Amino acid sequence: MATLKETLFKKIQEHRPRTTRLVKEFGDVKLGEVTISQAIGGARGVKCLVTDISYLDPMEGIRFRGMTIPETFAALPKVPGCEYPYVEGFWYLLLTGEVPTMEQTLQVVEDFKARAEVPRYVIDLLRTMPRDTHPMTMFSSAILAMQRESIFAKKYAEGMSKMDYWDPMYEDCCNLMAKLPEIAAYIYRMKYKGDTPIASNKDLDMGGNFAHMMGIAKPYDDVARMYFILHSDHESGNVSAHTTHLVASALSDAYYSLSAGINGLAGPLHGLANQEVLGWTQDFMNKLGGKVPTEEELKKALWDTLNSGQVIPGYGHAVLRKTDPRYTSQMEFCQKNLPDYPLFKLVNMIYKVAPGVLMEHGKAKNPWPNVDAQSGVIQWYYGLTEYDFYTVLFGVGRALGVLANITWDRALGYAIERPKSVTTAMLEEAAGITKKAASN
Ligand code: CMX
Repeated sequence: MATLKETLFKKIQEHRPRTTRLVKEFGDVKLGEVTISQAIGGARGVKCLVTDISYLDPMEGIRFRGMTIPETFAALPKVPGCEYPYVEGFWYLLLTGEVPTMEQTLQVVEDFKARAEVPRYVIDLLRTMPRDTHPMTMFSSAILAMQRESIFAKKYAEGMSKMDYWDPMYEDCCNLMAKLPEIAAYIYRMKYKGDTPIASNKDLDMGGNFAHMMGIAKPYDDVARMYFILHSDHESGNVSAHTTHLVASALSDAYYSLSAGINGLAGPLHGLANQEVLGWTQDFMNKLGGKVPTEEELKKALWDTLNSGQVIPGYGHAVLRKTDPRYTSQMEFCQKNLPDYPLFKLVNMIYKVAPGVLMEHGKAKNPWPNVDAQSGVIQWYYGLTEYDFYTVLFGVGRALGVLANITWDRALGYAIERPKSVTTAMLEEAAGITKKAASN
């Protein structure tokens, strides 16, 4: 049976001529034009990134390698006795575009186990950080600290053909991916659970082992599998994916690149929104003295947030124009596993009220919930109430997507990123507000 790496290499060889042909024969074909509002407004909608790992349709939501979320969950081999698939099988899918067999999946499970040991100096580094350091800072620092392990950096320094870049990049990405769950769980147990780390159990798959190291009983293993897969990839333009890709485009290795991407994920408009949602909900509940709110009370709280100039966390999206299917997928999990949980009921009530409030407010282009609106409820239900840790969970999942992407970036020889900037005066000139200055 071919290994994942062999299968990936075959795919890379098949794909390379497609990219080469596009650039050589069709390089001048236009994909669109850039307007002033796009230049000022975060390049929204500008088509200048290429990825085949996932695609985000504004109305349908994400597809991983062409598959919707339900199709992905149904197609991948499941862990025996569990409802969700192996994360390792999903990694195989993201990298190759092929649904792996159980045998191929288990090969990745074993491969990751062999790569999973976290170097002692990473633990030492984490332990030197003040305990009130945000867990995302710890997570990002741990990843960056391991840069000395980079095989890509070593091989590059020795001298290597561009055609071979993907190989050490793949090795770095697998090494990193295999270690991230243990790093995350270590941070959690050190920071929030009285410094009581739980040793990894080599008999378990990634999701099972993560739940074990977190010290949370079943079915949290399935929660972890679901969570990592749902948060993995959202095409290439979001801040964490784009940052990882951008840094990697300078031939920085996977450690530098992922650490940078994780820093982007830590922004409140991006991944940190999952922490903000729970913070907002808890503040609101506290103000009500813990009683179940009425829709009117909820509406008022949402307006208070908007009127104070803040955003409603967990709502809105730069691309999506409907309820995020990642939200729906988690809602279905809740309906099945915790239908009567008060926090779930409150989140459902927010779902009923917030879109109307946002529409009346009239600013957000998308008044519907995104992935972050629902995710904290599930974590809270299973005892993970330290909500400033939630973005780390997002980060472990997001690594699957961005690391698969930068492996392919290297395989296809994508160029160093260098968009062009203009000055405000040039924009005013283009707009016809001012005349072009006469050249002397
Ligand atoms: N609450 C209040 N105002 C909102 C809003 C929300 N949830 N979503 C958008 N808006 C506002 C924007 O702040 C913007 O206001 P200004 O014109 O004053 O700048 C206006 O509506 C237009 O924004 P938009 O085009 O609809 O949205 P953007 O593409 O600029 O931003 C996002 C997208 C996600 C940053 C924004 O919707 C937001 O801030 N949401 C809340 C934070 C959140 O949930 N982020 C997580 C997203 C998913 C993820 O990456 O994890």
